[in-house]
Amino acid sequence: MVDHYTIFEQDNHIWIGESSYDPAFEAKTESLFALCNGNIGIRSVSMLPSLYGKRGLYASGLFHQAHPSEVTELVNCPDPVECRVTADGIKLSPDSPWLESYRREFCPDTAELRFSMIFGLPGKRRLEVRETRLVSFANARLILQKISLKSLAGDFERLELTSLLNGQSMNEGVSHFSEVICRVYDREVMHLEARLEEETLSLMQICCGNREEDGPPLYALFRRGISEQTALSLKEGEERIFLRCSSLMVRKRREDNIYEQREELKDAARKGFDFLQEKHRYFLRMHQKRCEYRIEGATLEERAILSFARYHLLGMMPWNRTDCSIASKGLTGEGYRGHVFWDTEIFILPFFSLHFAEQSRNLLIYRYHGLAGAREKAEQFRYQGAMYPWESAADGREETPRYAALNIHTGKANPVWSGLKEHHVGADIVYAIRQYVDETGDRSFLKEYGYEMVFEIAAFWVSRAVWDPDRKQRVILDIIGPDEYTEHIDNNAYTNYMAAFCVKLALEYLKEAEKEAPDICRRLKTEQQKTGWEQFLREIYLPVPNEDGIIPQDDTFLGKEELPDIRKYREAPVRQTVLRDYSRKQIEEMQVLKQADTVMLLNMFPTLFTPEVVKKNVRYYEARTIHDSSLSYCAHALACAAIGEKKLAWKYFQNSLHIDLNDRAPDSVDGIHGAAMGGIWNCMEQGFAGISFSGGVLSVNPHLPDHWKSVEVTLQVQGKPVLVKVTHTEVEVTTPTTEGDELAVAVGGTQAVLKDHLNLPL
Ligand code: IFM
Repeated sequence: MVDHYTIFEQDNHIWIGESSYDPAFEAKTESLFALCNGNIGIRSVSMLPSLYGKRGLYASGLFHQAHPSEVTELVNCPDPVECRVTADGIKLSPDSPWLESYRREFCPDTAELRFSMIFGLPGKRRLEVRETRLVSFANARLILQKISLKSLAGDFERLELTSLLNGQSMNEGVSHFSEVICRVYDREVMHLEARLEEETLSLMQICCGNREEDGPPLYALFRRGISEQTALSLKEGEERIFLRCSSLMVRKRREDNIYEQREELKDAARKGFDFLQEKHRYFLRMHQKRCEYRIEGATLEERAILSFARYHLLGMMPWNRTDCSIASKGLTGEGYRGHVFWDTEIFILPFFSLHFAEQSRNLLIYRYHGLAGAREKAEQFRYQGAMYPWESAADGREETPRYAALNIHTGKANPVWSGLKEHHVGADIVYAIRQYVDETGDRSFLKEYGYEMVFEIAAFWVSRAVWDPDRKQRVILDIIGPDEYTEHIDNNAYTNYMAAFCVKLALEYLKEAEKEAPDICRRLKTEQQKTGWEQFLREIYLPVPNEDGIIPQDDTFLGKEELPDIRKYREAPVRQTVLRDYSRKQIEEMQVLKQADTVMLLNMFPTLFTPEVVKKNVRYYEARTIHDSSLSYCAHALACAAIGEKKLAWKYFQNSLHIDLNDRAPDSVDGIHGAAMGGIWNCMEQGFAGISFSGGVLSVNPHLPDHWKSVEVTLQVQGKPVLVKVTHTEVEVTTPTTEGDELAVAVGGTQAVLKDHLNLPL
């Protein structure tokens, strides 16, 4: 149960709210309630600036390196939502002593945010300042604010409402703009242009709601910004409403026309808030229809967080683009500098595969564009093929910072080894390619992009493994697997199996590729590589369960001491407290995991080991995992659901639900955890409802929690909507259209063909 946030329903929509202003939660809530439409994301900062906020507006794929000593990061764009209000000379802000009440509420169903602040001012006067805000799903560059000023008691002689376009925005003290130029068009459109090396940001705004008696608005320039001020008076009970329309465009080329942007904005302002809100809701609804869900028996909080996860997934997808991907924090904050990790392919992509396969394709094409960078990295480290970066930004170059957290023992910054040694990301990309192709049968993707990536990543693994004369096998040394508390280890089981998977798939695909894409095969000299791939598969060392049935996470893991007081760290309200007591080196010498590692392998290849071995390993590794990464609980929930450990599955699912929406103020201040959002959805859909789709067969093997009576989800399978309803006793599958290929459905041991409706007992 979450205390800090209240959850309620209004007009058939779920709302999540804060009912007081708490500086400690300011930055966290800004991330949680961030408004994102996949193109832009804006943190839910109050329009009246607060001392504790972290203001941020981000555009998908807009990265920049401010200085050669800095890493490339997602740019914090100029702020279009800031407003200042003074009431007869008194400056209003959530931090002011005049604040009487405060509410910030967010609706994940309509992607709307609303604020209400009441200020009790001298002379027993009370002023309410309200705002409804949305980032349009209908027009990807539009931000709307409906602002209301209302006198609840007393008269106000002079209220000043000042709207700003503020180019002083920075990424934690670093400005990215070489120049900021502002002006006004036609005495109504404020314009700010912020220059980066290659792109220019064009931010425009129109404020409507002025009356003649207010006099003309006053425009003014300030350093790196422009403002528009309206002065008005308000009698007791009177309310004035203003509309602010802003539009953000990233100009990469001269053809990105600001004239068009201006006309579009004027048109939006003319149409008014209600019309634009309707349109926004309609477009969002279109997306939601492809991932509709209903759970009978779920609590309001469970439904709220599932909707919250779905909203964030929809909000982080750069719709219909292939030049960028999804950052680990989506567009909600600057954590991990907006970089893209394996989170996207392994935790987030499955949601899109089952509902928006064409968008999964785009995410994979983004990786294709990164091939050149991945090849360069491989060359730099003297490997073959493509070595994908652990963290990426605009292209395939490695972006992992070299140093991060402090080493308490040396007093110096710890090097970040994952950029150098965590290599499984390439294999994760191949895994996602296979999943996408299995689900869609999209051979054109393979011909244009997939074959080349798979062959190049396979070539990397072949060159990465070395011959071990003692084992008489090929081994992968000095590596980091998914568990980042275990650095510099040899033969991480997850990595070795994934490497073998890549090479095996490359050989499988090669047969088709020779016919379908002979020029790629020629260019990559696959004929010559083939024998090396076959030899690799014969020789690669794949760890097997020991006499106790435990698969060694790496060569030395099972021989290490256990962390004596693991409970303390598992139960700590703050993550990674183990690093306060132990150095990285000490942790490496212990059987302690930051996050799911071998369990990931079991989730991704459920039939690789016997059910008995799977059970043993899930239990063994869970007992040694602190879950200090947001990726961990959902992986364990999935694993436990798969082995029928319903209670544990539920416990870890609950923990995943509360990764972001919790009472821990320091969590999520730098953005929500994108992988956890995907993980929550995957647990519900794949874990509990047991849905998967592969090789043209939709399989449903549910493990519903006891108190959920049924789960209904709408999937988009091979281009047609398919509704799956799962109860404790049966599975129903329905499609409103008989067009397209017939769909095979497997429930337990029974297989049937879906025409329009199927009902299969469990
Ligand atoms: O990709 C993850 C990694 O597995 C654990 N640390 C955080 C990264 C980004 O979410």
